[in-house]
Amino acid sequence: MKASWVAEEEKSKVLKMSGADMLMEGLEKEGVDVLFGYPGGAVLPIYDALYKKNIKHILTRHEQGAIHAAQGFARVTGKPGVVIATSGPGATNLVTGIADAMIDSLPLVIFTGQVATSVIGTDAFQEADIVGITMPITKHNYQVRKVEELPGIIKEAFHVAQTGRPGPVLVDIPKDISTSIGSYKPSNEVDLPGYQPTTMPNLLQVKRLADAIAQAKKPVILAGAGVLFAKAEEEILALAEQHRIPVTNTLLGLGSFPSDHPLFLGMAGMHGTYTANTALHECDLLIGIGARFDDRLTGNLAHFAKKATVAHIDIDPAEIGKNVETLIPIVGCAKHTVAALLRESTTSGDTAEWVYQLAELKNSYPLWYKNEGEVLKPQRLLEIIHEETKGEAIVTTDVGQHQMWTAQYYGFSKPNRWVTSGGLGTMGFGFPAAIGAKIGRPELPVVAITGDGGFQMTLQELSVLQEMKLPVIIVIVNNQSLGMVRQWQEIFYEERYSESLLPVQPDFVKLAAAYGIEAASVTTEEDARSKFAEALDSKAPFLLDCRVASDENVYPMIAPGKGIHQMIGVKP
Ligand SMILES: Cc1ncc(C[n+]2csc(CCOP(=O)(O)OP(=O)(O)O)c2C)c(N)n1
Ligand SMILES: [Mg+2]
Repeated sequence: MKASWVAEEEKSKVLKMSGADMLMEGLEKEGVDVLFGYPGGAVLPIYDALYKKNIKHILTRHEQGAIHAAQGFARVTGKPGVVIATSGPGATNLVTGIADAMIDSLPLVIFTGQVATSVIGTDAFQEADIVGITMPITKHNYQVRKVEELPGIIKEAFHVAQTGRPGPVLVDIPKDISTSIGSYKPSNEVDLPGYQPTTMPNLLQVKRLADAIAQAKKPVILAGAGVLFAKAEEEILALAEQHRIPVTNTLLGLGSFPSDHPLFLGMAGMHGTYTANTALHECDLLIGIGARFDDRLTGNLAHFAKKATVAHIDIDPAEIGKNVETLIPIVGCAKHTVAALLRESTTSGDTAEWVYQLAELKNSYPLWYKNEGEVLKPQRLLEIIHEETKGEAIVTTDVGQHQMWTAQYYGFSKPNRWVTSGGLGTMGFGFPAAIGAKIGRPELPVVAITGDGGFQMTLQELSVLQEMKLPVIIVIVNNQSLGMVRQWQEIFYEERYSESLLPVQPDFVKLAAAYGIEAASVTTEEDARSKFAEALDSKAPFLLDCRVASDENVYPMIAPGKGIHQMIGVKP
């Protein structure tokens, strides 16, 4: 009797609401307080539901801007970035950002509008099969077919995006699903028997690694972005210090180990330091943590870490052994795994000679450039930005030479302040990513270091800076060229500069003025320091058009096809 009375009361409590309202409920339940998006026909009901809600929406001026901003937000906060776009062109404009988030493991939840279920497959107005298009570039994707499924799908989407190896999840919502009314049952749990990421390591494997550490005379830790996702910086520091193991970073791992630490070798890979790459070539034990050994890191695999026992800690089992033969595979989250290793690993190897050798190398072969002549050197510009921000800023970049100089010369010492497109290498990423980063961490200075080429791919987002008065400093490293392409043409194509020079440029200072944004042109070192300080003090949006040497190259470098020990442009 009592049970049926309770059931009746529960039934009467079932709320009826539209799909669009269910989406809003779901977002609130997930604690989402900011969305990045752009409206259109298929998402009109969603935007109408949003109108009544207290969730901040950042209207970028292009969907690509929205998704890169969401990526910047996710990178610096560790929370998922949430994106909304309409069907067809709105959704396809997101594709580059989705692919970028996938390869760089950024947690995003993306909601796309879709044409009504009755016309799917008829080439209806603004129909694109975004689920099909993004199948290979999402961690998971859904198309909602019944309004009642929405709460469960939203719950799952956020769960999948953030757990295990993070990644983008797309939810495609046909317009009639957004408008139709259904019974709302909040979803509080996920039930995904086929998706159970392994976070705790196998202790036998951990013991094997501890034994290898005790034997090693030339160990190296390679820390990647997985360390940052797992918040394992302290554990890595403890591991390195306890056993005197030198540490290098992947491009995306920068900030996971203090750049001024004596055991830090600098970044490894194509434009890494001579010391870091030599260490990877000579080591007898390589401990890769949350890094995926991509080709820009390893150079020619035939020469990569050939003298080493390779141990690889990664939360994604598919990464282990993918590129590099691995003797000690450990599937697990970097934090739990290294914590377990610290408990297990009581004996250190004798690494004194190795640490000394590498310190000597670091001393003899630092990063270098010739700071001569009147023209501002881009490397010097980055050093000045480091000094003026005391290395505390969030720094974002586009892709190209300026990106590599930033990685080499900014000197990251704190986690989650480095925002760059690593795996996909997406020009146009840096500026919108800085907008998302500033929204995510408003208390920190945010500097977008962009190329004169890349900035022109997404500069429409100046409107967002203007509208929100967001104090982001845009530094255009203006070398009047697609510098990285020019560099390769100089070195590998006998100086045939095919379509890589940009002698005709907009006046970036006037362009900023058109958006009501303060700007200055920078041509000398003194300018760089004083104008950057002014920009920092202004606490307002600011653009600096920095005219740097146009023929400067990024060195040292591993040429394509070469091994990690065959760097060119090392300090003579
Ligand atoms: C969307 C996109 N298109 C093309 C490329 C290929 N590419 C890589 S670096 C580069 C040059 C970038 O020029 P700029 O933004 O001025 O940066 P710089 O190298 O001069 O610092 C190009 C064209 C890319 N990475 N992304
Ligand atoms: Mg350039």
